[in-house]
Amino acid sequence: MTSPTLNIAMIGHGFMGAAHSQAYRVAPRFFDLPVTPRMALLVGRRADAAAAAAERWGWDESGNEWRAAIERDDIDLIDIGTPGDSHAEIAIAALEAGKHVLCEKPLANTLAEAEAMAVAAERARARGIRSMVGFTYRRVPAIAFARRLVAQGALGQIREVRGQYLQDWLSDPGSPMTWRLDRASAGSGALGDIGAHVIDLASYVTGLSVRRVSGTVETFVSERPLAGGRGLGASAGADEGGTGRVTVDDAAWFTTRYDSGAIGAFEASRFATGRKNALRLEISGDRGALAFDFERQNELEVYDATQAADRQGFRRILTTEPEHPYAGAWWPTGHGLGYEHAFTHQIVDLVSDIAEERDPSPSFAEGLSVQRVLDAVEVSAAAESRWVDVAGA
Ligand code: SOE
Repeated sequence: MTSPTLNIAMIGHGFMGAAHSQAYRVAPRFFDLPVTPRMALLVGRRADAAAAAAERWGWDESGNEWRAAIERDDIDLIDIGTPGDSHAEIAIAALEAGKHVLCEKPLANTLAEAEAMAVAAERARARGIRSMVGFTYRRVPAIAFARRLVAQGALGQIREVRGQYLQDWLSDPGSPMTWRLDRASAGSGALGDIGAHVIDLASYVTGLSVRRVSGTVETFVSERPLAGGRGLGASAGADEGGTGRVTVDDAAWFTTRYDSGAIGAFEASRFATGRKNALRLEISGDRGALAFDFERQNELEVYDATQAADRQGFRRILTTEPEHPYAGAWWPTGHGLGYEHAFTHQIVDLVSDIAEERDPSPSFAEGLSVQRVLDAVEVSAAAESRWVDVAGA
């Protein structure tokens, strides 16, 4: 028997559009899903570019008007992969029109927008409409396994959380201006783009909520060439000449206090020379510790402090086995996964939750919690790093 279909319209076709497209394509091939996602419509600002992307990634149709996508009766889910300045408008309109929503992270550019989105999501939820924010790294097998270990008590009482998200793609002052460096488009810089991931992961793995923060932010290069570029540095207006002003942080460092009495230290930087995608988490408890680095994403380091002193030491667990979250659906033992797999797991969980009438996680409310931490870090940084309470905590 063939499963029913869930018709998807995706808004945006940049880096995240590619990652989400491959996830929709691959998910039903490796996982048994209660519903099959259909790549129905791809929307971009420019009709020609959207048509080319739809052809490349295998979408049935393309268009250049997101409102038209939301109005269509044959669309079930709106997937938002645009810069943050349009998340709130598109997500709220889609939820009000009765569409399920997957929205890229961070949830929004401002706290006010994130609050409005969480309210809209809660209202829609009462009508059976589901929503999720794309903190994709939760679905890396080692991270989901780390959460399981913490929930089983393997670390005991958690005392310290160390979180870093380090990249270096901006360390060259000649690398071009992009929307990610413009506050109006992106909301903030390293803080919201990658710091948001590690804030979310720390809470996801430990179950702790940040109560207070003290932060500092820095912009090392304030003018950049408007010069096209490739990859993350690509700017929309290629080869315009001249320079553009960077209006966001290049690096954000902050310390946290959790409701449980635990403390945390976080860094988000796109200037960490030599670190390409080092999303790292280290958690120390009174019974043990664990450490993860996305640059070695198929491993989790686990320390058991209850072992005999002469046997102690971090053990490296390869999280590629059928016993680990998600891993069994893929390759034979030890073969390992890559960046794109967590996007596939995100789609597997989202469409299953929709079909089986569960609330997906991370919800917009969870996205709002992260946004509150981001906001508090900026408030603290603007006030000489004074401690700031996180709203709602
Ligand atoms: C850019 O820094 C970026 O693409 C982020 O926007 C993504 O969320 C992260 O997965 C990789 O780095």
